Amino acid sequence: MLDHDLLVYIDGKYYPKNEAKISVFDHGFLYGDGVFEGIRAYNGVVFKLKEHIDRLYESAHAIMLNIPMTKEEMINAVLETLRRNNLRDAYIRLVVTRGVGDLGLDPRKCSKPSVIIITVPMLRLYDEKKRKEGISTIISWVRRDPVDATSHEIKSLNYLNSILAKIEANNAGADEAIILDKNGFVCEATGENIFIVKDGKIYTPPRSSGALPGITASVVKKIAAKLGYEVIEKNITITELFCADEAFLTGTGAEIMPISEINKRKIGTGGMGEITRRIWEEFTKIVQDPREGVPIYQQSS
Ligand code: PXG
Repeated sequence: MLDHDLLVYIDGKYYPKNEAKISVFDHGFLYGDGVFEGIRAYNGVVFKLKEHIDRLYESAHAIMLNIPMTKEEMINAVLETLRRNNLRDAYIRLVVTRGVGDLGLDPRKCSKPSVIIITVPMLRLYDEKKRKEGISTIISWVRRDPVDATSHEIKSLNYLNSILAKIEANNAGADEAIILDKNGFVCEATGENIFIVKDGKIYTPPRSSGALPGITASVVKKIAAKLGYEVIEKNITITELFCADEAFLTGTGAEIMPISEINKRKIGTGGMGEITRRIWEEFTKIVQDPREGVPIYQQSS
């Protein structure tokens, strides 16, 4: 499949990539008013599709956006878009915008939300060799919005908070930025959750930090438990982060990515640590397991 032949789903119709357009009056464009999901398919199975759809509808519920489709219809639309594009391994971007309104921000002026499904053959966020070597990070000056503001607990189209942090990472020549919560504790990265390992135990910030409840993070917690590691949710200080034995990020895009340095402090041995490696190995098996997702084609091998 050639990239320019890719079909994009918009409100029940399929458009070639270059003709897939929405109105400039859509409040998703004008105000970042909408919700989204990033999902992956591995070997003909959409990994944790139901969990992503549940989270999408929860985000929409929280911003009082009525998605004009049932969850079942949404799942079928995702699968059909993948089928029309003949994809088995893919990155899926599902977007629901508030829809077309006027130039005021009042969402009551928007008559109907728009549903957009983009599927691409794959998304590589980092060079694969970083999986072994780890990525370099900085701590960003921009704080995660707290849970009583536009925190990433809601997966909305409002990502300026993360984009500002990413710009700081880019400016510093680092791969990624770590974002603190409003109290100065570690929260997450721009589009990934964060875990650290210390003395054989695994720690991750609590949801109250304003981090997105990540689907990859919940898979990692299950893997860790299966491997016999305790995962503790607690506030993590910058010093605890600097002094971790291992640190890694989790996300649909990044999967599991070790952190080699934070503000020039080397983390552990600098590459993928032992516990991270064990979790990564299990993760690569789980994403291939058809029971962990929804098959795209009837007879998915
Ligand atoms: N935190 C935030 C703020 C996110 O946006 C995650 C954590 C990880 O969640 P999942 O459920 O994917 O394990 C995300 C993920 C990207 C990208 O390019 C990632 C996300 C959104 C947009 C882009 O990596 N979301």
